[in-house]
Amino acid sequence: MHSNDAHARLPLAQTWPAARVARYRAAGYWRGETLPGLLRARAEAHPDDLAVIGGEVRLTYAQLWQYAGRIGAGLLARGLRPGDRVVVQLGNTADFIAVVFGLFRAGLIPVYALPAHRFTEVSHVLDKAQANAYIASAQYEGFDYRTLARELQAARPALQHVLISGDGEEFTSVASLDGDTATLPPDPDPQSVAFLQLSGGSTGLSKLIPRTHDDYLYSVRASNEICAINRSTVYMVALPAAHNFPMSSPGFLGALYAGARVVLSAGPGPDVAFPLIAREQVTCVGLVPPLALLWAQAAPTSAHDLSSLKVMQVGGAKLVPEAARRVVDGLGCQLQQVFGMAEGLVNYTRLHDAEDIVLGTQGRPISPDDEVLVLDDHGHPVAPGEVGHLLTRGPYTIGAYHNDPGANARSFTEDGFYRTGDRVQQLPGGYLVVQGRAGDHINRAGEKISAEEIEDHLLAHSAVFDAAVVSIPDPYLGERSCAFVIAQGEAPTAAQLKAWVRGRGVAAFKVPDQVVFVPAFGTTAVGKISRRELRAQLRDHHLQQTGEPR
Ligand code: OOB
Repeated sequence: MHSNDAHARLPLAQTWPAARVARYRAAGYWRGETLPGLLRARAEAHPDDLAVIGGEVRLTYAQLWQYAGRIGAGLLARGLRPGDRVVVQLGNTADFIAVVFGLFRAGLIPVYALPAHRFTEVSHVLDKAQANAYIASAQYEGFDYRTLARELQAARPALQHVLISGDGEEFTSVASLDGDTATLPPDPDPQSVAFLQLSGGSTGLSKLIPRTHDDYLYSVRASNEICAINRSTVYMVALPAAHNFPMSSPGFLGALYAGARVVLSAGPGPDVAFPLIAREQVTCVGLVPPLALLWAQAAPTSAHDLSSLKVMQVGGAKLVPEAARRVVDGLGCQLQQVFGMAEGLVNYTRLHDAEDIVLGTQGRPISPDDEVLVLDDHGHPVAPGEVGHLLTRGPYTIGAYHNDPGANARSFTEDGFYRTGDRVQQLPGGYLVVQGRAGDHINRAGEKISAEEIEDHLLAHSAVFDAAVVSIPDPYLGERSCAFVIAQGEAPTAAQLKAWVRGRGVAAFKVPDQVVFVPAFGTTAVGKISRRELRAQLRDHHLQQTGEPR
């Protein structure tokens, strides 16, 4: 009954062995900084500097610190206890940043859901994190999260607290939270888990990534140096703020770390972002490739002055060299490629790198202590420059997911390397070129979709005998999803199956872009083949038939 009781809750633990902890501290990577500590220091040093701009809201560092304190103390006054996990599903508004710092100040643990997530994903995350609270926007991008909150509360008795940014209706609004900041706990242990980030997930639903103050702030501080972030930077969050990329590479945390300004864009398209760039003199932004291309296309004829923009970062999915060239030409600013993962490792091209590196690679790791292995299918290192599986460990890459022994056995080696699932080529100097993925997921414009998860939703339909979901190269999205379906009984239409998946309460980006009905699978296969091989066969056969490029 007391599944949310502190005693029954699985402890959150940092996932590095003692010897490496000692090494990372001795090397000065882990410095004992904490997220609340960093904001306090900036608020003391530059109280009147603007910190966050979101819509009409403009908060100075002092105001952000105070507002976060009210939120944190208000949550404790409502009965939350330090260590409680709080699922946060907020749009790109000033409240996103105030709420997460409010949680940090109160010793509460944010668990980041994406605004696109729906009942299935949010309830999974609530369960997996053993969260007892949910904080969401009232409405964002046309969706009403209060309705979702009601559904979650009805289905999840452990969900005791719902708070809403904006008009809360029957729920408490974030703005109304208040409490005595003297009740806030002291700053947390720098090596404790600060929040849970979600994995892109190649098998089934998202896994939870426990990141500590020390490890995350190392990656942020080092990113700032690589990306030349300083107090005069104006950093725009255009992708969902809950993504690791706009959060910490260098992201809004990098900007706050530097005492700079964060501008949150309510949408990633040129229509919303361009006027904001001109108004706020934005200097740096991170985008996924399709958006970067859209911006590059729109910029030359835009009425808005984009000349303040110095660095355009592109990551989350592969930017091919021709596209990289179009981004540079269209925007006339510096391009930086970013190849990262919420589990840790982030690679950047450096601002002074030669053009062929910037256009043709996905950068090199942040840290001299990021260990990178490129292995063949048998686990042996490939010859230099050959393509292989990327494995990594280091001072800001986790050694295990939270509460997930099955995934941990698959995703980490015994000596603590994370199997990224990416296939890469390593060039001299450590630069990586991403050549694809070994895993069964679709990288749809930077949004990661698990084939298995969508197959499970399709199989739940009575007219689906079997289903296999694969990625198809797409000129705009990079990859799109295609579901091969063997129907039974009264055959459904493609539109009906898409509506069915949508109706299962999942993010819209997971609905198959394409549904292809086939009479059978694996006609060439003898005996039993793996799902992975089956998906590869279906994909290759389909591409051959349609004559599409691979
Ligand atoms: C970022 O993080 P996630 O966790 O959403 O996704 C990680 C995966 C990588 O394993 C890789 O498959 C893919 O996304 N990816 C890229 C890429 N950046 C990420 N594939 C090719 N080229 C790139 N530049 O996506 C993320 C986290 C921090 C910074 C940037 C991206």
